Amino acid sequence: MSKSALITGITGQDGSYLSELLLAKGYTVHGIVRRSSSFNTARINHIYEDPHVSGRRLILHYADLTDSTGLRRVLETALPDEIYNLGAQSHVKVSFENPEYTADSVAVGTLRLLDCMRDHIEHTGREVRFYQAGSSEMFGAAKPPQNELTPFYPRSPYAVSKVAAHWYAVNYREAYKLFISNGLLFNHESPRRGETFVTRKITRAVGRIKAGLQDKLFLGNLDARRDWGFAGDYVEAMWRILQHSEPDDFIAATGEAHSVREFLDEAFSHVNLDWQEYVEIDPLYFRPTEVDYLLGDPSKARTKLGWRPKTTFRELVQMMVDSDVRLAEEERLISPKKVVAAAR
Ligand code: NAP
Ligand code: F7E
Repeated sequence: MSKSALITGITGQDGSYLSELLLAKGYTVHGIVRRSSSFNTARINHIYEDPHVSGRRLILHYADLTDSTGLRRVLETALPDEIYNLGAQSHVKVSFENPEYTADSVAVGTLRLLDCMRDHIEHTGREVRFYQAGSSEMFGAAKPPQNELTPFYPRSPYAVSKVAAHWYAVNYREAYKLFISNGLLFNHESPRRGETFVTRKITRAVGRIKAGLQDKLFLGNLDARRDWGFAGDYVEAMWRILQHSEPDDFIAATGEAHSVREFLDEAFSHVNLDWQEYVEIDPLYFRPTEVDYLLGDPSKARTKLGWRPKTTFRELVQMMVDSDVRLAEEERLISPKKVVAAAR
């Protein structure tokens, strides 16, 4: 019998790569999609299967992490062997503006899902494994490099909520002897990255500037340093974490950090442009409390899971720029007018 997985956040960047990985491994994949007035499935349209087709292996369910009745119903219908909890209001800056919703979806949402799983296991006797999408943001102001033993020092409502979710997961693992693991993933990016995160905002701008659709790029703090990897490599780490012999917590990172400024250098120079001619600093993008320097130590994942990232920083930036140059060229052909960049 092939395995079945349930993914919250399947319409997000990681959810789409993880779905591809699990489908390729023969899994049946159930995904939770939240209701929206416009389509929010662009990242998974290429693997979407019509509900009228029999034997399909990608099945979508409407539910929301803020609604436990729906979560419970999906769990009872999908009967997953593995749950990947990737759903979240995942934008750090937005979490300062919507702190309560961020806590509800990220912290309490995780608690809701854990509690549904606990009841489900108790009633059915099934074995279910749970992956919790933790974040390097939980380390926040802690001195780099950060490893699994580094104490958390969260610097945003998002990060505080992820810390709460992490400890809910640890507590449910210890209290009810459940297979629950936390991935502590450092920033990972791709051509599917949301357009308001700094890497994609930069590569989108490079494409548009090159196509003559944009003149300026407004950014915040260029000195922040991040350990940036490729999302396609990181979903492999999530899967390996759940295949491990016992539940545990693991960092996934490259072990190399770069500043936003270095990302700009790499991205603009790839198309022979000088970013200093286009970038302006706008305090709108500063955060009330910033995370200056994240650098992960992935030794434990390497030793215990045999996981290591395959994509280098340069390959990642060039992959994103190339993709966004193509996208902007398509945009130019459809609508050759300059686009006014929305405040992000
Ligand atoms: P993302 O692209 O922002 O995707 C987030 C997903 O969560 C989307 O599918 C979104 O649905 C869904 N979602 C939001 N609110 C929800 C709710 N109330 N109920 C159900 N689903 C909801 O994030 P990502 O980059 O793929 O990251 C995946 C997870 O890893 C997130 O938990 C994130 O916090 C965490 N993480 C990310 C990184 C990173 O660098 N990417 C690093 C560490 C941890 P819509 O599509 O409808 O918006
Ligand atoms: O910011 C600086 C900003 O929004 C990176 C999420 O996936 O990774 C992500 O969180 C840095 C920060 O990512 C702009 O101040 C400068 O220092 O791309 P970001 P993030 O905050 O690191 C972690 C691991 C997650 O878990 C989160 O879910 O870039 N920065 N200028 C800017 N950032 C943005 N967004 N926009 C700017 O204009």
